[in-house]
Amino acid sequence: MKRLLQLNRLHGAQNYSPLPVVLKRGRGVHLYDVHDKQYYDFLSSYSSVNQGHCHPRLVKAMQEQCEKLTLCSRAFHSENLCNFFEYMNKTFGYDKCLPMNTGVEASETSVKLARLWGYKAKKIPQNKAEIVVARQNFWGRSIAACSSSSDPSCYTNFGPYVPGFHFVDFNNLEELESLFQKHPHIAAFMVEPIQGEAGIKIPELGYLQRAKSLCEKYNVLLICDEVQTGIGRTGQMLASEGVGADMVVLGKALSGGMMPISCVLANNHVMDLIDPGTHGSTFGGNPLATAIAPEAVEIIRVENLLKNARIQGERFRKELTPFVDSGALKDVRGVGLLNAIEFEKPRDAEKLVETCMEKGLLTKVTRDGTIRMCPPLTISDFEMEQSLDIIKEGIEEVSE
Ligand code: IF1
Repeated sequence: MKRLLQLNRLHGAQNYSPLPVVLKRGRGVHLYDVHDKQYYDFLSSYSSVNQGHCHPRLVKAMQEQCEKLTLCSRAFHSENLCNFFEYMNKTFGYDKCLPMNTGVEASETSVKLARLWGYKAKKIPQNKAEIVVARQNFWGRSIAACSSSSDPSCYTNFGPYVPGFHFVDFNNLEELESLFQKHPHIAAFMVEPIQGEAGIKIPELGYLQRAKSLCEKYNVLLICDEVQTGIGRTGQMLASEGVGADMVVLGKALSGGMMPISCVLANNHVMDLIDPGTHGSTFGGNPLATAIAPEAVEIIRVENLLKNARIQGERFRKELTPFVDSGALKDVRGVGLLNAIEFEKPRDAEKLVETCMEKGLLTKVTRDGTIRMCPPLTISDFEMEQSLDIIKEGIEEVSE
């Protein structure tokens, strides 16, 4: 392990500061390090392995497709991509799907589509279209994503910035409406249904629905970034179900943690504005990723993971709430299996992460004193019981 860490230090760009654990394999809710020590995965690669690590159905789909066709470019049609389009339409109910690879690429795509709609449909003067984002948003590491971040650690030293972004407080509809009233060239409001990186911030009930109503009133598109909340994480297939967002951005768990795939879902009044040759990606919609993605979503359905996410998430929050009552924790919050616990002191959060790692559970501090607690949606009663035992012991030790 020492040698591996040296290689990382010597030859790897230091754009992360990982925990001192070197992983070698994963299966279900478990990860194993190079000494074969078992850990519960309470990060799920930031909600990318909702189906559990190396799910047999996904491994089979990948192995079979690998021997047939993995990439053919979009210069030609592929059977898998056509079937993927039909599957996504039937599953999520949007007219069309534009496939990309990573979350940031799909989010960038939604910004391009919003600007395109702004010029072609809303008749905003050329190069004047604006996008509203929520403070403490996170939608990736591209220059536009950094330009629309309110977090200095995300944008410092990466200017000059992409213009045309306005900021509002998350969960503040008055500020949103006031922006819409002042700025006639707003094309879209892009927002996460629950802010992940911000520390699992949950808005008031009805926030998204009321944001959608404001968007309709002021002729603005609503983009829901469900890269992290989508594909069952909150106990619903989409956290924005029933809201009728004009665009939904998916990524992460759409891949089942296997082959990166992301996409934008939209209805024809938006998606039919894009012309051939104005957007794309070498690997976007490739036959391998589009063979796996429908299987990744089907697993959520056939294994009843939406119900399991709700049941296990409620149990997690219920069993840790006494620590809030006792003052050991500042908060326990979440929806489905997108949960977090928060300490008053950031140092205590770091100590709990270290203690849990020693006891066989891996997770990471997301912001200040907040720790993300997001196991795969497949977690069983017994696995949740064992995980809670580790977390409770850790909290007691940290609070001593
Ligand atoms: C890292 C954070 C989480 C996302 C939402 C788009 C993207 C993300 C809501 C872009 C990506 C990842 C990035 C990853 C860690 C993780 C993360 F801590 F960075 F902020 F989850 F909260 N929209 N989030 O959460 O998707 O391009 O990465 O596929 O940068 O280490 P991507």
